[in-house]
Amino acid sequence: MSKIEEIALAVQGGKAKIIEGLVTEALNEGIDPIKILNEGMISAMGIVGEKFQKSEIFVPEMLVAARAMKKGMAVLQPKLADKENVSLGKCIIGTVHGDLHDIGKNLVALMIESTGFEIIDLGVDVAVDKFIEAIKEHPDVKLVALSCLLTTTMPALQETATAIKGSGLKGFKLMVGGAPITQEFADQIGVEGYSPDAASAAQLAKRLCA
Ligand code: B1M
Repeated sequence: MSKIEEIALAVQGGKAKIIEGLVTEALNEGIDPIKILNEGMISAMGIVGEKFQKSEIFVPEMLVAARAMKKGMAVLQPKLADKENVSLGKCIIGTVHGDLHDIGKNLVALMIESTGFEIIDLGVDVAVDKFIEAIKEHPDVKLVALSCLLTTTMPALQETATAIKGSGLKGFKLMVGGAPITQEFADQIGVEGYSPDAASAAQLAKRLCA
């Protein structure tokens, strides 16, 4: 079995104790960190999601898989982050209210940070007011990024975007993303940017704020 397959199985099985060692071994073997992330960890979470949909596993299993993924990501993080120290400004990021998913958001934050933004991470289940307060606290913010993983929290995303747009606060761009979000939805709610994954989110962030 390849190291990538071992990592994928460890994530699927929620083997948080061994994942750090496996990722370290993979890095030492010279495997590209992006490959470890995409083929080892993100694809494993896809399988976890499919099994959940088929009721082959339940929320606790999803949770332990998520914990294992986070542990693995912590090892990968320094390898993914670009060491260039150019500041493109501040980016406020959070998962919208009602939504507790943060792995994708964390990955997007990491990739945006790696292009040179300073990240202000508000976490998950972020109330509309909390986004607005954070923007007021950081009037020099260049980008506000909203993550949403559930079809049931898409209205919360729309509500948050509309409130931010309607607040009269200016000087920043608004971008959205997450599994159920599409370019069409982003256009419909009137935000400046949408991207489907973490790598393109970082490119978009840079483009929007250039
Ligand atoms: Co949840 N969950 N979950 N879950 N969960 C999904 C999302 C689901 C698709 C599983 C399924 O049914 N197949 C499903 C949603 C269905 C839907 O809405 N259509 C689902 C459900 C139903 C639920 C609950 C309702 C289950 C329940 O309680 N009955 C519940 C809801 C809780 C809540 O939020 N209120 C729930 C709970 C959980 C856990 C807490 C157990 C756990 C989350 C732990 C955590 O995040 N700390 C969890 C997990 C782990 C998943 C799956 C398996 C994996 C999510 C993940 O981390 N993926 C997920 C199935 C799946 O995604 N295949 C599922 C890996 C991550 C790297 O990808 O998050 O998509 P992703 O992020 C990507 C892109 O979306 C994008 O870039 C990222 C990286 O490339 N992206 C952005 C994300 N944010 C972006 C922002 C951007 C741009 C791009 O710009 C700002």
